[in-house]
Amino acid sequence: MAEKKSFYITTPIFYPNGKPHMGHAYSEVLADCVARYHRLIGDTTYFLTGTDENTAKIPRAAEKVGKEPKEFTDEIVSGFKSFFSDLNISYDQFIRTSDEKAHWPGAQELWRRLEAAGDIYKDTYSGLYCVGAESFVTEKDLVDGKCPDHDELPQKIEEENYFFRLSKYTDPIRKLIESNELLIVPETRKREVLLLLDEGLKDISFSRPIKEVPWGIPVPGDDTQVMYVWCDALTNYISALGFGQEGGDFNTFWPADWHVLGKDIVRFHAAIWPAMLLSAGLPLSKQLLVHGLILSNGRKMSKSLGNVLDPALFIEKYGADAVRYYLAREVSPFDDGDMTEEKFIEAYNGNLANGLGNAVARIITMARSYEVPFGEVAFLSSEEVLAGEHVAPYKKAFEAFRIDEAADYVWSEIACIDGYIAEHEPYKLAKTDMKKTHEHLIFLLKKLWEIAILLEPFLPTTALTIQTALKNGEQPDNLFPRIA
Ligand code: ME8
Repeated sequence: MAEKKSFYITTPIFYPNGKPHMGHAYSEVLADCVARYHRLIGDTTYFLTGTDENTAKIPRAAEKVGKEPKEFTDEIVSGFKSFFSDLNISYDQFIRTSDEKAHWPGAQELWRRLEAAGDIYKDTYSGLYCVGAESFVTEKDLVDGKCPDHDELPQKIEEENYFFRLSKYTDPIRKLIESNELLIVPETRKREVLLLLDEGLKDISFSRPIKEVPWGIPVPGDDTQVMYVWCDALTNYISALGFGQEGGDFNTFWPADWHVLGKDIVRFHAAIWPAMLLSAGLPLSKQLLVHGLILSNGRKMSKSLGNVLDPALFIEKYGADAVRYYLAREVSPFDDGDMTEEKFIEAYNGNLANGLGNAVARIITMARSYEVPFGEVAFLSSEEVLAGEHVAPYKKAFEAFRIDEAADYVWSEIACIDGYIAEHEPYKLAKTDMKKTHEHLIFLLKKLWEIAILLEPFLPTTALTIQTALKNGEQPDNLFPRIA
């Protein structure tokens, strides 16, 4: 078995300017499957998620509904938290960048380090800014004068700001990425970042005047300025571990093993973040795992197209494990994935109601009716299951962020069970040879147990229900009733 180690995994921190949607559920489910897998193999795991609150989007969204920003974000954030809990997300910490105790000391300490390295200077920024992207943009980024990703007109601004000497880090970052010391997965995203680096990184405005953005973290030593939201947001990955404060888990968990993120925010994580860490003399994160986007009917989900899927409604109708199943297995992590209710129901009926649900019901029914002594069946420990040689493809898939393929492995084991039953027909054999029938059923119960262990990262509730049923020799309630 691989040596046990510590494993630190993060998701992006989301803008709480609206309620959580399927895209947020996607990042969370992928990261949660990975975190649960690492706990299963015995790693000391830390899983971080949270919200990115020092953004101009907040006062804008709050004003629309006639609320104060603080009241507005508190409500949205509590909605995010209860949604993540309904989805069974096993995060260890939920960080809010508005949290002056948990986050601000780390963000300000990092700023001081960049300054001490000579990488912060004052200059005038004159140009365009897209609040939707929270990004400085140039004319060539625009389509019909608008930011294409956010469909909004950028603001023209001219202001004196602090700048970060990002240009200085183009070559060091390129070397780290080329050598995979900073590994970007998948390869296509790595190539995309290298092309960006070929153009050379430009210094970037790293603060905004407080009179323009009254909602943010004060720049150390100059309270007329607040930090640029991405500078503050990226720091969450270390402030959450207590960087800049006494105590904390920084030394145990930093550098991060995996930052999970969507392809829309790669350049912030592959250029600005490593440059900040290099400037501050901190170890670099090890890997960026970049997933695709969830589409609906082949198009980006958007309210105006009317194809937005509300994940909370899906959980209510079909259960958290079914939603987790779809996102983990039916969507390939590196491509954009389509999700419609029709596809969801098809996958549910085929692989959860049939497939898994059916296999569990059949085996336990037979074992009970032929009085197999459940209490005498020696089930393996998780450690023993994971040490099995044939489980290698499952582990390999997880190590490569192919959550879908790790799940494929489990479903191929379910298919093996069906094949075994068809071949040995224990229900016929029971008429002539009960001893042999018991042997077959004990084999099947053990196989099912193994499947229930391997299912833990994907379907934590179902996995536990099956394990309990096997230990107690009970028939569980119908796990996944067919959807008509
Ligand atoms: O960018 N499909 O926050 P954000 C899949 N605060 N994933 C999606 C998605 C979709 N349709 N839509 C969003 C920000 N996501 C910053 C991040 S990190 C230091 C700061 C997921 O609320 C995906 O992970 O716009 C994407 O990268 C992230 O949400 C963007 O969330």
